Amino acid sequence: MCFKNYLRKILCKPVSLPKPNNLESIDVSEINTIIKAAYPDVKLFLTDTDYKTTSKEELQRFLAYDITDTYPYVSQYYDCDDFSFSLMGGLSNPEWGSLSFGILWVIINNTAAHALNIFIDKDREIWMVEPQTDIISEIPSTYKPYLIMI
Ligand SMILES: [Ca+2]
Repeated sequence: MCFKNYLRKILCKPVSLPKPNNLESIDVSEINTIIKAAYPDVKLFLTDTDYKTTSKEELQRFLAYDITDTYPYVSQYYDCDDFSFSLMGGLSNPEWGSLSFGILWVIINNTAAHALNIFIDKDREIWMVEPQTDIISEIPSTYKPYLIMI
């Protein structure tokens, strides 16, 4: 291999984050049960029969790597839905795509709609992930989830 091709291979190699540690299996029926227990009226779209889960700390490692939170907010054209799609897209790679992670739509205080991300960790806790700030937190009682896609 000539030096030029070697450089091209090294420089063009996709940079990926090592896969999550401490992966555990979680199947679709368990995810359905966890979410419906917390939010019986939510519209839930689960796309696989089997998922993996890990710790909140491992997700934080991914969030530190992902750059979605650095993008500028632009009303309508790059707003909350686009941030949530970007983070979901970033995580949808062969190393991290198995996680029980998805898109969460909520109504805040019965007025404003908002899009974020959702994660079920290995302790079966539901977390919301704000893709504009990378903050992982519990879903506040003022947030009423109405659509979840994992
Ligand atoms: Ca938008």
